[in-house]
Amino acid sequence: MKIQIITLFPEMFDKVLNSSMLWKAQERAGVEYSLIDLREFGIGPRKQVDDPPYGGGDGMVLRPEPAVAAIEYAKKQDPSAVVYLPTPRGKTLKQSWVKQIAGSGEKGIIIFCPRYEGYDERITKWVDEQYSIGNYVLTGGELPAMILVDSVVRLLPGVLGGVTSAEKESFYEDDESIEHAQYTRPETFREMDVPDVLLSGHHANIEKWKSDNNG
Ligand code: 6GU
Repeated sequence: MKIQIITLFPEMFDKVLNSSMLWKAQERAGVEYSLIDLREFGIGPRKQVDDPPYGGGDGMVLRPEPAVAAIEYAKKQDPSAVVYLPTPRGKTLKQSWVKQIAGSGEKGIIIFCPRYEGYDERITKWVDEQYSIGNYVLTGGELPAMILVDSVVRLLPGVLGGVTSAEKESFYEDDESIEHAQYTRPETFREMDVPDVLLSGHHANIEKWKSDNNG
């Protein structure tokens, strides 16, 4: 799966994509990340990407020309890719949607990360899906892009080792709690004990405890 991210701040992704499972996913699941610097598509010698909004108002708005040029560039690398726009006005990203994206297999992803006060609405003609990650406002689309990538990539076959928690979780949907409380060593920590049942070796009781203690 090819994952292309268009952003004015590609460096924000370095640590996230180069750590842990998202990093390993490249080898384990054939994930291929590509960061596209929106600035390179800017206008004129100053590589301008924004302008004040028509009709007045605070801040700056991303111009459509650099945005669409960058999306078209990404599309050329992967013509069947789906273009995502993180925006607080989008449809809320839920596990069911994440699963559907991961399940669509080889279909690539392009994420266009807006900045400033917003983007020229006309770019949405080049966007397939608009998503929000919740009811609060962020300064840009980079964190929501990382969240989409993380939630999708961990579901790709081979990313988490063995028969994994991801597969078990695949039974769960959206608003259900997905994990029970967990414990590891030591058995007693600052006078708090691990629940006896987990040390009992009694499988049926353990499973019952887990299902009774998922959030
Ligand atoms: Cl996708 N973008 C921004 N800027 N803020 C958000 C969001 C997205 N989702 C929730 N808040």
